[in-house]
This record gives sequence, structure tokens and C-alpha cells, in this order.
Amino acid sequence: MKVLLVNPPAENTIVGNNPTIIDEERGYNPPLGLLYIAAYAQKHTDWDIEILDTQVEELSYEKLEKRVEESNPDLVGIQAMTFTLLDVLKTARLVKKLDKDMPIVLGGSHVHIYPEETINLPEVDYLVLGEGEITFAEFLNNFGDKRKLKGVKGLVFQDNGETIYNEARELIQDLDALPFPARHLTPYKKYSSLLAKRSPITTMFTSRGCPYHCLFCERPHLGHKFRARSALNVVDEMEECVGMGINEFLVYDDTFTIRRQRTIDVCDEIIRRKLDIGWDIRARVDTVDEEMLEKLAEAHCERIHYGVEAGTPDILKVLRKGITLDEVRSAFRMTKVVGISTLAYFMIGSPTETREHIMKTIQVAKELDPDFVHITITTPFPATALYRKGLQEGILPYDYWREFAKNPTPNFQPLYWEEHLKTEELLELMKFAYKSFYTRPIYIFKELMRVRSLPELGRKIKAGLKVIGL
Ligand code: B12
Ligand code: SF4
Repeated sequence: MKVLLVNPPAENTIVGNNPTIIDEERGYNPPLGLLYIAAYAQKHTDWDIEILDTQVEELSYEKLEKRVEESNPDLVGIQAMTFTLLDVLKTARLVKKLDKDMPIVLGGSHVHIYPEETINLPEVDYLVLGEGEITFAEFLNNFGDKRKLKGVKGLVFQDNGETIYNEARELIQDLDALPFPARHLTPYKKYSSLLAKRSPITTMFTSRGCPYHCLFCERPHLGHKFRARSALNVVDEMEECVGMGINEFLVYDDTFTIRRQRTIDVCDEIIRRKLDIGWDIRARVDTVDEEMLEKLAEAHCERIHYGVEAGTPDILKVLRKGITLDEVRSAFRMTKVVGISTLAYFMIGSPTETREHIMKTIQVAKELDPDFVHITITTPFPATALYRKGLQEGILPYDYWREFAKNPTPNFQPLYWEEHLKTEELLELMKFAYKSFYTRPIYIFKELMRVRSLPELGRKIKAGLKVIGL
């Protein structure tokens, strides 16, 4: 028996508000969730596992149809985010057109948030909620026996017109016990990133779950409890990748640095094994210190992405970010001193935020002078406290994400927080923020000094022009 796991095309993704350059030239990241469930299923089931990442292979729907036909699977699994639902369902319809009885199983953040709405969609037969590794393997091992499937925790499915919601599965405690993602099932040499210095790149998760409660953020499918892999296990995976010719890692943990000693241990192990790699991490400004940053630099950590979000204490408080501007300034200063590049993430148009607050945020962005800034308009995401607050306070008119989950229609537009500023004003302010950051002579000068080749210069000029023109 064979299962085909599909990362669907990104033709109808619900657009955020990034400037186009960030989306177009970002490169391709592996669909890590699929790689994890594939590796586990290879180890714990007798099924043949195939992965089709239509994004990195740049497949149109026509070509996707051909590939599904060639693959001739017994079951198709698709990764689903709320924002990618239209493409998920288009892919499922295409599969059902080839074989109307082909079972379709979905997993990913969306199905965890909206199980009822998703299982009731005609294209969908099974859902795997939360972490997928064990549930999916048990599902495969009991496939075809609905009586046994009723005992698989975390599974949702239809049985003779009745929806079966099995008990939730507990989070995986020992992440070291999971096999490394099945990169060998993908064209792993094709993954790349605009920010990376080397190619190919890969992505990694060295911990799961974020214990913080920022108003605008929710990743319920991986839980709130921080669960970390050991330093040895993390560096073993890096070393395996190096053996495959991959030397750059984007570590996508929500906050890599939560456990100080583990961070240092990972660095020590990279140094001890003399791995010739580059990597980056996402961190909170209140979880780093001088000694840790020095170690990170010594272990070739090249970039740190910090969520700053706002340039005023009152908006930081509204966002429940739990950081101070002093901590922000200090983290950026220390990171630069050790020679690690900094990326600062900001959001504008948050609850109670006025034009004056936003101007202050822009000023702080310039003052911090990171290597890159990323500014988005605050968008209430499904299942976040921000979204619930908007509905309760009437700032958001109705539960439009749930409606979309029930009846996904093209041209769906997520709403912004129009308490003090209208969408058009927020878009103007975002453009203004980008321009005032990236067109500073000092920034342009620094970027030009860093250029190492003519193609890189070309890319930077193109990127710069796009940001200015947006
Ligand atoms: C890395 C990342 C990216 C990368 C790579 C995405 C990818 N293909 O994996 C990039 C930068 C490309 C990206 C883009 C986007 N992302 Co993103 N991304 C993430 C991030 C930080 C990590 C994802 C990850 O690797 N997780 C680790 C693995 C282990 O977890 P997982 O993917 O959820 O998979 C597990 C389960 O969900 C399940 N599972 C997953 N798929 C499947 C499929 C089957 C069949 C089964 C059985 C199980 C299963 O099993 C897996 C193993 O346990 C998450 C946040 C987070 N902490 O998860 C956001 C997140 C998934 N992204 C999000 C969003 C919104 C986006 C964008 C829409 C942003 C935008 N507007 O442009 C785009 C969409 C791109 C696209 N069209 O595919 C949201 C989704 C919210 C939602 N309600 O759906 C998240 C949750 C972040 C957030 N803001 O809350 N993203
Ligand atoms: S924004 Fe970062 S720190 Fe805050 S809850 Fe989300 S992942 Fe955690």
C-alpha cells in the first residue's frame, strides 16, 4: 500500500500583507510536518511513503494531476493551513476526479483549529489533529478497519454519515525518540532562502510548543508546553544533513533560546564536532545574554530573528508580549557586538494603536538598526486571543474565519484591526515604514559594502526597488 503526501501549490494562498519581494524571492522551505510524519511512518508501518512538494518542484495543477496518476497511491495526505485551504481542497478535488474513492486525509494547523468544519467538507475523509507522527502511523496500520480506527487517538473521520471524533492524543514527550525528517524523500537540494548564505538550506525544529501567550499568536496544534530535543540529538540531525550536502539550517522553533543551558549545549556540540555550517534562530529578546550570544556566534549562528512587535511600552503591554524596550535595545546591541545579523519583526495597527504609536515604532526600528526589518499589519489570526477580543468588542464583525473554514471561497480577505486607523491608512503607513527604514543612506551603504558578487548586487537592487515601489 502506498500513501502520497502532498504539499499543495501556493496559487491561492490567502495573502498576508508582506511586500511582494519577501514572498517572491523567499525561496522554498521543506514541508517539515510532512517530512516528520513520513519518517515516522517509514519506521513504524509497512506502507510505501512518497512526498510530493509541488511548491519546490513548481508544479502547476495540470502537472500535479499527472504526478498523482503516475504515483498511483492508495491514500493521499495533504498538509493544511487555514491560509492554504483553497489549494488544499483544489488538490483534493483533483485527486477525487482521478479516483472518486481515493481517501483523503488532512493534517496541519487548520484541521486542529476547525475539525468540525473541515471534516464536513465533501473533499475530506479523515483528519489527523495535533502532532501527526503517532496518529498517522496508527491510522495507516489500521487503515480499512473502521472499528479499529475508532481507537486511534487524534483521528476524526466519517462513518456511515456519522462523524467520529476520537479522544485527543497527548503531546509527544520524548522528541528525541522521533526519527529525523525524511528529507531523502524530497528533492532536498532545491530548497533555498533569500536570507541564507549557502544553498541548499533545510529547516529544523529542535523544540515544540511555546509557553508564552502573546495576544496575536496561537499555534495550538503543537501545544503550549515547551518540549525540547537534547543537544546531541539536534546536532546529530545537523550532521546527517551535512552528509547530504546541506550546510545551512533555518531553525524554526518558536523560541530556540528558552532553555539557556540547552542552547549553550547545542553550540558546544557544533563547535566540538567542527561542523562547517551556518544557521539561524528565532528568539525572544528577554531570553538572550552576552555569554549565550558569544557561544551562538562561535557555533556559526549567523542570524537571529527577534519579534519586537511595537516601539511603545503601552502597545507591547496590549499585545501581552512581556518584553521591555530596554530588553529590546540591549538584545540588539549585544547581538551586533558578537557579529550575528539581526532581523526585527514589527506589527502595526494593533488594538488601541494610533498613528503616533506607529511613528514611534518606526523610530525604534531605525534606532535599533537591524540588518532587516519585517513589518506587517496586525492581522487577527484564527484561534488567537486577538481574534476573540475583536469579536467580543465588535471590532471584527462576525466569526469570518469559521465561515471561511465551513465554506472556503476564493477572494476571501482577512480583516485588520480598524479601531483607530482604516485599512487604507494602515497600508500607507506600512509602505511609509518600509521606505523610511530601507532608504536610509546608512542602510544602503552598509548593504552595498556587504555585496560579494555581481548577481547578489543585482538581486539586492531588484529587491530594493520593489520595497520602495512596493
Ligand atoms: C516554517 C513555517 C513556514 C515556512 C514553511 C511552511 C511549510 N511548508 O511547512 C514558510 C515560511 C514557507 C511558511 C509560510 C506560510 N505560513 Co507558516 N509557519 C511555519 C512555522 C513557523 C513552522 C512550521 C513547521 O515546520 N512546524 C513543525 C512541524 C513539526 O509541525 P507542523 O508543520 O504543524 O506538522 C505537524 C502537524 O501539524 C501534523 N501535520 C502537518 N501536516 C500534515 C499532513 C498530514 C496528512 C498529516 C496526517 C499530519 C500533518 O503532523 C506534523 C508533525 O507532528 C509555523 C508555526 C509553528 N510553530 O508550527 C507557521 C504557520 C504554520 N504558518 C502560518 C502561516 C499563516 C503561513 C502563511 C500563510 C503566511 C503568509 N500569509 O504568507 C504561509 C503559507 C505558505 C504556503 N502557501 O504553504 C500559520 C498557520 C496558521 C493557520 N491557522 O493555519 C502558522 C501556524 C504560524 C502562525 N502565524 O500562527 N510558514
Ligand atoms: S509570538 Fe512568539 S513568543 Fe509569543 S506566543 Fe507566539 S511563538 Fe510564543
